[in-house]
Amino acid sequence: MDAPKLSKVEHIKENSRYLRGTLEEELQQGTPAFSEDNAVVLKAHGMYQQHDRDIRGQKVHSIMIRWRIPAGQISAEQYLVLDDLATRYANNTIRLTTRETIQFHGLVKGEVKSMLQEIHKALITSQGACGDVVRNVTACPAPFKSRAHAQVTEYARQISEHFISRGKAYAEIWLDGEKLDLSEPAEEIEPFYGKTYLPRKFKIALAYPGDNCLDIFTNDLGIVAILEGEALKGFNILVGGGLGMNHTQPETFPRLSDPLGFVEPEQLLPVAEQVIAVYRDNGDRANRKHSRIKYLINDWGIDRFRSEVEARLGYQLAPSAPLPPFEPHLHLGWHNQGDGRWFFGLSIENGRIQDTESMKLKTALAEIARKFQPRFAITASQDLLITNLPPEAQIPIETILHAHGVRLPRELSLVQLHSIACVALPTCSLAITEGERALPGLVDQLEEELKRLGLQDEPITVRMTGCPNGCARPYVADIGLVGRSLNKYTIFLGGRIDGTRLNKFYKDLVPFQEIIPTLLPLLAHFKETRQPDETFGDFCVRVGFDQLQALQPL
Ligand code: SRM
Ligand code: SF4
Repeated sequence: MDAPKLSKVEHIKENSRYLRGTLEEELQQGTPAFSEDNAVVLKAHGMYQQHDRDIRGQKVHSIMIRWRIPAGQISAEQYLVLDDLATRYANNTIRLTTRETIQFHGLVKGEVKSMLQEIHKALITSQGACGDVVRNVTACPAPFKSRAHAQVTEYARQISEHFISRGKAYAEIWLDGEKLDLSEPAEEIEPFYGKTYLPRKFKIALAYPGDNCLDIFTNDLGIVAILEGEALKGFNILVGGGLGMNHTQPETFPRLSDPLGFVEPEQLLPVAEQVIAVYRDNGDRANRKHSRIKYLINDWGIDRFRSEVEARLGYQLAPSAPLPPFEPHLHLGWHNQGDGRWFFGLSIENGRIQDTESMKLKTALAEIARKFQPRFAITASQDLLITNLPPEAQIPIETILHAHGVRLPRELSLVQLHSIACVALPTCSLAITEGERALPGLVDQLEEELKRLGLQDEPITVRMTGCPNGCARPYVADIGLVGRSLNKYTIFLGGRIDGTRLNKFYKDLVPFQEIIPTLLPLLAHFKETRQPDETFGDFCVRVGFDQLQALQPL
């Protein structure tokens, strides 16, 4: 049988001279946009070419850039550089993402290079933040000072470093680095990835036992620390999670990962490498909708995948170790780090750090960075931890935030703290509906209704995305709202707040203004008939979707 035809992106990668394309030439031409093929290559450099979708009739191009920030950790100096560059080069906002990084929107093509040169001095890169490579590696961002916690963060950094592309295109194009001799064989230039990199993006997360702040099961490769007392004994490895799907293609679906086995700390990198190599060599390179590792594992079954990894390793993996149950931590509010210092988790609405008329969040955070020289950590819920603070910083920090109109987590409702929306319109080219611009209004209404029903102390997760790709991880939320067509959403119900269960399709094509009226009878029934300690997601699963449908007025 003939091999299936490779996707267009495979040809672009293969001919890109290890991710150079003709980016350099196009930078020198003063055009406002990169060509289509170069826009594909650009992703591996952490950038997307976008246009403002609020402007009708003409395409005003801009660049979105995503930084690579392993485990979401940055220093005060780095934060201040980001703050300054966001003002000078981007749209004056800093956007925290669901993978513990930062995005800038609205950059002009001709200014990207000088910005990258400035940020390079602060040791921040966008290399490999997007594209068909191992992306930003996430880890529990809370700075609890146990040795094991520090080791987990360090592994995230090492894994991120290990899988960064070696081809030097980023340095050459953006930092005027030395030109590499591209006639060398692929194994010299790009020893792990080769000329065509991975079939698709690859996401890795490292969790701390019992703490699922990362939604570990939604990652291509999940790594969960196993402790013996305080000591790190090894890791459970999970493979094959991923959320992207398409409303009209049933062969695409969200999936939680399967357990692969247990590894000791020194086995971690070699095992991660072989997992990714099996995917690199066997993932679907013809149909990009079927390219993620979750489909390979779904098609093969976990046993065949494990055997393939073990054959390459030359030994068998130990069975997974027992794990304590996961809990849904947000790490908000004040916490003792355990070393005499404190951290403060600040809830940031949909991760957007900006100054508005009523709230000067960007100014407040810059002031805190300058005054207290803390460290910062970005969470997978788009929130910001201000860490390494002396105990006496508590009152002054709260005073600065209040003075700038910023509300503290204890002043916000639980539903607001647990809500996440993706960027969506106006920048995301794939958005069908609104995401972060629409969710706050909806959460305000829901907050009122929950209060009326006496459910304000329920931690209900609501996650909204402007399309089914799942960037705010809507498919593990109690309530997932997924853009379906103009101003209409699909409602998914029944995820678990600890991230261990996918929700299910409930109702299609619900107009935005009908979302709350659709949810209300279900919430009222939950209030009346719930069992002790039952979450809204658990209730939906127990009661069953037929009965939930019957609650809707005819
Ligand atoms: Fe995502 C594509 C934003 C986390 C699944 N995602 C995009 C793009 C780049 C749109 C595009 O391809 O043109 C979005 C840019 C919007 C913009 O204007 O900024 C975008 N994704 C985001 C962010 C910023 C959402 C947010 O509001 O925080 C997150 C950035 C993460 C990061 O820092 O690296 C983001 N994306 C996710 C997640 C959640 C996660 O990883 O924990 C998912 C679901 C998990 C997964 O990967 O399966 C996710 N994004 C996708 C997909 C679907 C992939 C698939 O397998 O089908 C796409 C579309 C694609 O790749 O073709 C996508
Ligand atoms: Fe864009 Fe869809 Fe991701 Fe939202 S979920 S950021 S609309 S790709």
